[in-house]
Amino acid sequence: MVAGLLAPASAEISKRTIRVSNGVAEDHPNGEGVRAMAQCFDEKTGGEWTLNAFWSSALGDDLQATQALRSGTQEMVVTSSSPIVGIVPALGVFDLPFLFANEKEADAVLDGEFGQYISDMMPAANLVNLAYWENGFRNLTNSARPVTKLEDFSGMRVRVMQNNVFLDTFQTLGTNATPMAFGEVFSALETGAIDGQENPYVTIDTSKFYEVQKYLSNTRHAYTPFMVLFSKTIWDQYSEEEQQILVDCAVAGRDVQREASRKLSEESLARVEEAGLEVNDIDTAEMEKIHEAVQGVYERHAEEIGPEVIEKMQATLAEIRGE
Ligand code: TK8
Repeated sequence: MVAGLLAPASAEISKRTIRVSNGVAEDHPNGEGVRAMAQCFDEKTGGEWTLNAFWSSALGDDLQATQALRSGTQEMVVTSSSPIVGIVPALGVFDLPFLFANEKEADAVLDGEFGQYISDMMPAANLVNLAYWENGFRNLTNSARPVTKLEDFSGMRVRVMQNNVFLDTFQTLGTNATPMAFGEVFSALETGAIDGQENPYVTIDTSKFYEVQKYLSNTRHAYTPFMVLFSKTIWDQYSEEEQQILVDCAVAGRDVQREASRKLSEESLARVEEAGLEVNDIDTAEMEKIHEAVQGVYERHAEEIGPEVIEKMQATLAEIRGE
């Protein structure tokens, strides 16, 4: 025995097992992010930490997993911010339609002061946000018809996340919108209980929605982030050094995850098209009508999100845009 070879980097590091739950499948870019995080833990703890990842909602959907963190029975979840707005209403700011123009803006907001402002709200809900990862720009798929104009949304049965802003946006566009947990979407599409759903290309690809959908219309109606959340109850049992490792490794994972997301996005689009999805763009004039139709969503949800949160977001974006 070579004593000390696998000794932890410091006495402040204990043996730990961390369970992380994911709604998406393992071949989603989150898989690469989680692997990078596990490797980072390994390096920084001298192998003292084990990261056990669960995929495709195996540990429950986003909301259930987040509640398990709050009650201290699970360590970590990679969840979209959208299904947990009931816990921290300010998160609804990210769901506002057509908020970010591109990934660069999203990164600047999320990794900057605004992202920290939101992260600072999480401990009150017994959660710690370790980092923002990328879910991405969302596009509509369905099995009824290609959406090329505002009127095409009419009457379409579309699954939305359990989130009032998305519900309102899709009702305003004219769809018959149904809130549903992510894990139920595939079978609801398969049985025809709903006609469509909206998610980034990488999710349409890795959750195999192309098998049960005919059309993909490039709506880019929202960019939603993933949050890498940790149970505050468990966080409080970690040493300061361990807490720093959690943050550093979630950030290391973030950089890998975002790069994978952006690389896979184009590949995913090509793959779902190859698999038979009919893909269409929406022309600029029609896109403008769609933007206009949903403008009222901002006003209607200001009170619930917090007017100051929306104002801060808009000021941050104006600054990034050099306005
Ligand atoms: C995965 C979800 C998913 C989200 C959704 O757990 O629910 O549509 O986009 O990524 O968080």
